[in-house]
Amino acid sequence: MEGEKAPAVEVCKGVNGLDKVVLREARDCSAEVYLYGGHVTSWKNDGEELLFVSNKAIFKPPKAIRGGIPICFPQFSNFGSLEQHGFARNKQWSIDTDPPPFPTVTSSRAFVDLILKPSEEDLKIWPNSYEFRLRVTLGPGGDLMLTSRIRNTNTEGKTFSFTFAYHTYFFVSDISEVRVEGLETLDYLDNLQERKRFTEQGDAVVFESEVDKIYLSTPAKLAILDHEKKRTFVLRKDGLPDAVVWNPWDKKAKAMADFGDDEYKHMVCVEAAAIEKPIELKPNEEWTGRLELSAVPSSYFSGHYFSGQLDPEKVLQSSSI
Ligand code: TA6
Repeated sequence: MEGEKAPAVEVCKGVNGLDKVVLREARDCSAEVYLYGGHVTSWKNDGEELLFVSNKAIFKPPKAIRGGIPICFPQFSNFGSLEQHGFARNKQWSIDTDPPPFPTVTSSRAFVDLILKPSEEDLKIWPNSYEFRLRVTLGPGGDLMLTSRIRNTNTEGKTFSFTFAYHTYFFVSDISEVRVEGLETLDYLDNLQERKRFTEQGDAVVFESEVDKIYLSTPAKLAILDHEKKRTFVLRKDGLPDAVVWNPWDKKAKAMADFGDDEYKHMVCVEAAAIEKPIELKPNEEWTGRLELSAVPSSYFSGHYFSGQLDPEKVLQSSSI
């Protein structure tokens, strides 16, 4: 089919024959999401991969895929009695052929709606009925949007609460030259110090050793600067007040079977999350959590390095979430 345009949305087989959906847009932009875990594993602009997936990732249930954007629901980390990061990333999702009307009209053609509902088995582990609808959209300019809509469908009037994160692994050239901006002066819980509460003193988050921090009540817009690539990831979020920053560094990297010893140099997790204040849903209530990622050229003030300050024009030009 020489010259025929590839479809904007294609369902096909991925690693180990797992079902995945490929989204395509102009300028060689694409995204991939596996039905296993509702898990985005690729996001490309101009054919260049922007997410990190470990070369040792195990694409085999029930192990979560190491990298991309794992969905942590109904529990972030061990903030509760369920398995680490809950079970949504370990479940088989379906394509939602009849989604309810979407709150915001999208001009994109490249999107897919997935749905996860509990099985009888699942209800034994977490006795709550819910409908979790995930829309993954690749915008015409290559932006990636994830919208989660979680509805409490309990019939006997039971309220439930959950914590949540889009556990996003960004690909970076060299972790020692990465800065995360937007978290300065905020309080965080340090996972490496019994989750004690501290206040960020730096004018950006930089990486010289393992970092595992849960920043609280963070801005709707964060920036991850990759100095070598002169590229900034702009992360916009809505309904997700917290943000987790994680790099395992060398020791933890070696301890993870599905992660290369040196791979910590080329990834950073910045995770839009709702952790400090769990989301509570009464029957028939619905929560929406949105994440929008874009990759923009970094730019620096005048001729000298102004501690990686973003050119406000460049970042503010793009629409707000
Ligand atoms: O988000 C950071 C974190 O909670 C770290 O503590 C580390 O456990 C990471 O998630 C990865 O967790 P996983 O269960 O995917 O190995």
